[in-house]
Amino acid sequence: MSFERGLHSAIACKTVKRRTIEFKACKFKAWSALPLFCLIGTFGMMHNAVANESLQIVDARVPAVDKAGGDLPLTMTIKNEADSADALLRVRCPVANFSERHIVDRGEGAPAMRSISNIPVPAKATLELKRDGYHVMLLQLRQALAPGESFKCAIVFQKAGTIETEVQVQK
Ligand SMILES: [Cu+2]
Repeated sequence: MSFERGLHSAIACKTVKRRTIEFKACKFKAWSALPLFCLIGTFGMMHNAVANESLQIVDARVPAVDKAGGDLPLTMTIKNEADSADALLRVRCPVANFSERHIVDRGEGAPAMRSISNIPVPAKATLELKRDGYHVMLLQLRQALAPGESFKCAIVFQKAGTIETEVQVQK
């Protein structure tokens, strides 16, 4: 465990402890159902922030498409601030039946997409997924997607776990 991670864990534990005490203090009051819900909500958000802070996804997007049934490239920027490499294993989006990880091969002929088991994410690096490099392919779209719309996808990493991200539909 790195010094930075250890420090974060220590902070997280301290906060949890304080919340537990607050929680116990609330328990004696019969009317405390509302604060209890608030605490559970706060703790849930805090937990997500702590778990995913070393790896972030920004600018996830797909091109617009006017009918269902086809395939669509999903691109995004992955910022990995962790000291160790990670890998993008799976993507789940409600708008598509399946998804694959793709790489673009450039051989003698025209560039061609090929399915791979995972997308490697180097340590301390920013990886840009794009149509002519590593990207995620959404297969068998369930619906048309108009520009300006958005939807949420779960991106599963080997070390960082599952990160939910908002995907924007572009022109
Ligand atoms: Cu592809």
